[in-house]
Amino acid sequence: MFLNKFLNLIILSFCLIYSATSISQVYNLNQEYVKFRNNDQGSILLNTGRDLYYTVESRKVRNGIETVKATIDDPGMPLFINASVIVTLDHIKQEISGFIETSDGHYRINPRTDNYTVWEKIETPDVLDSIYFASEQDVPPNKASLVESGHIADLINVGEKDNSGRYVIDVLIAFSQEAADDVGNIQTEAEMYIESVNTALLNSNIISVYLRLVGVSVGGQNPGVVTSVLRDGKEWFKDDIERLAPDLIGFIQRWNGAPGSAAGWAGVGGDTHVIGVRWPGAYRHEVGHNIGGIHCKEADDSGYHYGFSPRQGLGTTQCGNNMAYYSSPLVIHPVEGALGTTHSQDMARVWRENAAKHSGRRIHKVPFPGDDNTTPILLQAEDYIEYSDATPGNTGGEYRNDGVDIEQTSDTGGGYNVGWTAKDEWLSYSVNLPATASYIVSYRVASEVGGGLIQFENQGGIPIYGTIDVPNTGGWQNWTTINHIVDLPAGQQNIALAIREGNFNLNWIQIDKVGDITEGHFRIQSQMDPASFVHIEQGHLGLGPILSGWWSAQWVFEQSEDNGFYRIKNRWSPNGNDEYLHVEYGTLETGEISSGWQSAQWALESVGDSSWLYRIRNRWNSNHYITIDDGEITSGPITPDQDGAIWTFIPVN
Ligand SMILES: [Ca+2]
Ligand SMILES: [Ca+2]
Ligand SMILES: [Ca+2]
Ligand SMILES: [Zn+2]
Repeated sequence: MFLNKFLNLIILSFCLIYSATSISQVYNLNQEYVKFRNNDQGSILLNTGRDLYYTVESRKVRNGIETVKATIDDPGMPLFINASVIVTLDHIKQEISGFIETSDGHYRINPRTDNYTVWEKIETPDVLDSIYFASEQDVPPNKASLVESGHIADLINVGEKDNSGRYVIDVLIAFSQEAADDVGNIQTEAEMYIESVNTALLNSNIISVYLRLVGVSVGGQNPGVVTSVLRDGKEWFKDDIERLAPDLIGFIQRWNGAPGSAAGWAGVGGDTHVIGVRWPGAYRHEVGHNIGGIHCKEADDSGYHYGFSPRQGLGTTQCGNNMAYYSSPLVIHPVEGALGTTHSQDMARVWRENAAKHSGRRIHKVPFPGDDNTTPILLQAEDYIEYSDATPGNTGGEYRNDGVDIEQTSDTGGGYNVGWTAKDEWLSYSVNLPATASYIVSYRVASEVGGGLIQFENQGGIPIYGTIDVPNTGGWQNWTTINHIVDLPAGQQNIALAIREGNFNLNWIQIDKVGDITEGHFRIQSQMDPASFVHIEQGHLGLGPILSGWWSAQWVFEQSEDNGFYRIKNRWSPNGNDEYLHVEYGTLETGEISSGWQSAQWALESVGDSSWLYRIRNRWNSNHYITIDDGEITSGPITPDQDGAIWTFIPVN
């Protein structure tokens, strides 16, 4: 006790002295996160003491991470027109990564902040320059790389394009555990690396190709930033490579000074690169090697695969790497003029010529935006792309080796299920939906205790599409399928299951577009009381809980001969006759009808923006709606806000 007080006193005194004499404002990661999330203009305090002003140019969200691109807005830095600030925001964890470049060098967010040096200068080891400019093993791009020894899939020369016609080079970023621990948030870090390349591509007018992050992973070993990683890493991350089919694989290591270390390594023309985790600036340089680039032009070299330096100390990505450009004679810098020469320094041409080849190294498994797609989409629970899990490690020990708990399943079809679910965990999945429409989302679940609650949402939690309770199924391997209907936007997106309450197992999720109301069978569920369904299980009209196999709780909507009205027929024929809903004798019932009865024709009035919520109004007695009154199903006049008159139509698979 005494000791603690003593230490507090020491620290407090130190801080007071420090803040009073040198720095007046305390910066921290959360403050930087809030600043970039909320403001398009601001300043960054560098650890050199300089305040750097920036203006946000663009914001976009990929894989749940918002990538913010800004330009430095500083009259004192005319050489860095278009110099970039890249920050990536994780809105789930409220964390940030950042990379900026100035005429004084590169800076990045320091996740180990001491609150005074949030933005720290990137200090690469001395070996960097000699490695970059002399020692790295460069070979002509038409020959096998000296440092590339892993298998590369047969090339698809037509390449792989998205629906905008641009080549897509898929990237896996694979961290060692040491590197992941060092960097803090691997999602924001990885997106920052990708953006550092894409920014340089756009700056250089290379618009026919871009990098896409298809996954991040943690594992393998940490021998350091050495060339053996380029080969061994493919073995460490073999399962991720198989699952995600990346065209390029970036290995991120923690620097340890091992013999042969550099800030980064890549085989020229190869499909792997490795960098030290503290140095995002090295990333675009190493990718440039993979694409086929060499370094600065030597006097007796030929070919156009070189970086370009307008003058000493200022160079494009493959030559000095302090300008966010790949060399190109077509790019005219406002201060420095052309950033390349036609016959020797044209990395933009290398990119354009090799984009098809590199995009086609592996056939993509993560769908492109706009990929043709048909539902239903079946997602194995264990094939999540990102997650948050309450317990360290994989409790079940099967299938994957991160935080999610996975075991073998004895459900039909076998495979694996996610288990040991707990409150506030989440799993996310990449889906590509064919249309903005209503979808029925089904979950294959088992629970011995019940009480689970799944929230289906866009990754990050905005918007929330719907929630569904998970019942007690009578055992941890007694499987049942539950479902609900949600409205989803078209296109490539990450959806997430937020586990609001746990204690259930999940085998798979299926997403299927809700068909036309006249196709198939539907359950009619009370929106006010979701446990209540319309049925005729006792041979007459009833309302209440049902079992999934009951035909008596399944209905067919038949278009009547007059447009706009439907007959509603039960799937079951308990008396050998068709059972239709009608009010022919004044009250709601089911039974045989005659074709002319308007009392058996119903208008389906959709409620709000939802395309599965309806009020059901009779044609003959047009002020009569089907509604719940005192727990019973009946028909009659309703008030506009009468919840008992709103019904959910749920298609039966
Ligand atoms: Ca590909
Ligand atoms: Ca766990
Ligand atoms: Ca499964
Ligand atoms: Zn290099």
